[in-house]
Amino acid sequence: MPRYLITSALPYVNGVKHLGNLVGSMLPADVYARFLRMEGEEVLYICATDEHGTPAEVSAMEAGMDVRAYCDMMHEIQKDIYARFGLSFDHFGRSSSKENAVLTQHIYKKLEENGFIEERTIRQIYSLDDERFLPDRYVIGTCSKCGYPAARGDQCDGCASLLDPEDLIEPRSAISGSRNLEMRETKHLFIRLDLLAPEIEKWVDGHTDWPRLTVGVAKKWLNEGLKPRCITRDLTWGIPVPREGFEGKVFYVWFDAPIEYIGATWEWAKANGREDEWKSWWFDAEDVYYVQFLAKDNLPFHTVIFPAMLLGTREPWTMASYIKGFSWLTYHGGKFSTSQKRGVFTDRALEIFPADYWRYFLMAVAPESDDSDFTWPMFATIVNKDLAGNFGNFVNRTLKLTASRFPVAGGSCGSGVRSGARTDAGTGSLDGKPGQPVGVIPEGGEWGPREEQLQADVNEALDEYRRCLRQMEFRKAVLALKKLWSLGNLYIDERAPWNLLKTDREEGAMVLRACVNLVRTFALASSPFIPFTAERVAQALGLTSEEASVRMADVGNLRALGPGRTFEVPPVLFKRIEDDEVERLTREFAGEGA
Ligand code: B3M
Ligand code: ZN
Repeated sequence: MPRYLITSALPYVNGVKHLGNLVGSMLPADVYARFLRMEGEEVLYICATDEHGTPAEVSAMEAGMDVRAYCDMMHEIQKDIYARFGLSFDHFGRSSSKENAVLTQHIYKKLEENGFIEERTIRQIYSLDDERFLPDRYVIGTCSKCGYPAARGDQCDGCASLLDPEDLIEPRSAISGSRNLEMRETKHLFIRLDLLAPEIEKWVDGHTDWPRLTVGVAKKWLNEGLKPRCITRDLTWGIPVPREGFEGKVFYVWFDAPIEYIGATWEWAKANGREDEWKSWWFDAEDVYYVQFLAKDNLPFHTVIFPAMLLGTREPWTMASYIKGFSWLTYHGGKFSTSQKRGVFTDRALEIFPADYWRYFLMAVAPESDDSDFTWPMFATIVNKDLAGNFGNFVNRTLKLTASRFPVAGGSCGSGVRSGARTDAGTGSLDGKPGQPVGVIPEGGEWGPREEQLQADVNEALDEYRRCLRQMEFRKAVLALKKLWSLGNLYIDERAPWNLLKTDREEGAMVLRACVNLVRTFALASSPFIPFTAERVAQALGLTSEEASVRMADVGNLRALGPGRTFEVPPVLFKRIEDDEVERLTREFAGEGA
């Protein structure tokens, strides 16, 4: 039995991420991790903030903060948002950790020992007033191609040309504005990807089951021919390079970032008081099935460069077994833009709707094979139809009807709740407001052919759902889930227990019992996608923590909840989003350019 190691791309520390970032790595990884845990698998889900490099430096500078203090602050802000989205990391680490520094320097040394590191002297712009080398994007000037006055050393925003700092007229420092610049020679280290290319190709070719997107990117890079790649920078913020003559230089952020997958596992092990355990996941770990989740712009680093770094050590590091890449989520046909405040960012999203609305919607439209587009009307349609209409409606109508026909004797909230059942302490109701109806699962009646059929249909839908999730086909999994939910509405409409109760009370009771069991099945099955709602329903049904954490294989049993058990009717689980709200939100999030 394999153990599952799951990582999602490490979000840059600078700034709050948007919904596109979330759906392109962390959210699907979380759904997968939650699902596998329910399958009874051993899972370790790791993520971290990516904290080095110029983006962090620049953002700290703009915020007027010391870069480490800035990273401390931003790490906490991001961590808090992800917790509120229900992302169930086993550890959310930091690439600026000591552990990552040790590992990064170790991997570098092995690469050097094995002849995969080359020193080269290159020419770079040095700012005499800032007393430092300026990376390309720290140099600004007039574009020699179009005359745009504020072009950056790597790219012109006026004509979109890719530039070298030498192409700028009147170049100046983006830090101080100083024109006191000169070209200076500086030494840097390069990893010999050219030497490692045949091994990388063999490794990629060994994974015939990878998604087309993933293999396509890897092959494109390999076919274009790999060149030595610079892995050091003239910066102070980063992991020092342990080599003579390289004082004052650090590793390029993209060199240490993927190593933090390992570093964060070490941080996790340490935090749990079993420090050595990280190795069992990463070193000589033959039973580990390792899955990476990331957006397509990160694919080259994960299919080519990181594997090259690990292969070149000649040590038995765990390498990806499967790489799930995602295309882009666009916003009303254009890009999400941090600078223009266009689109929905993760912090704001949670102020407008609860996490499960976003989790479900984003996974339903996940850009798995092609780009997909976020629009507010589509968001409203999916929430209204699937969550409010299909799932929420079934749960509420079932529990309300049952509670009204089979109330708890004495009736008041909180009484009659089974001992051991989980309720909010003292109140017996979910939102703390006493007075929610409390019902009993009725006894009487026997399953007939329709119920046998229902059980068979539920089993089939669940099998399909599990198959899709095993294969990380998330959109198909959402379809299977919707199919499962609609079995409930079909059944209750067909059997019309409100009528049956008048003509054949026993039969009506049996149908309601089946329906309450469907509520249980739906909530538990859906929990990888909508964990907060699943938990609310589990509480309303009075499930013990043991009952609420059953394996996926036991979720479908429609006789799990027997007669006599009591439950509460939860408040409406998903509110419909009306047209005027859609219009208001569309206007509000159109961005500054609109
Ligand atoms: N921080 C880029 C990104 O957030 C980068 C990923 C690193 S994964 C090791 O898209
Ligand atoms: Zn230009």
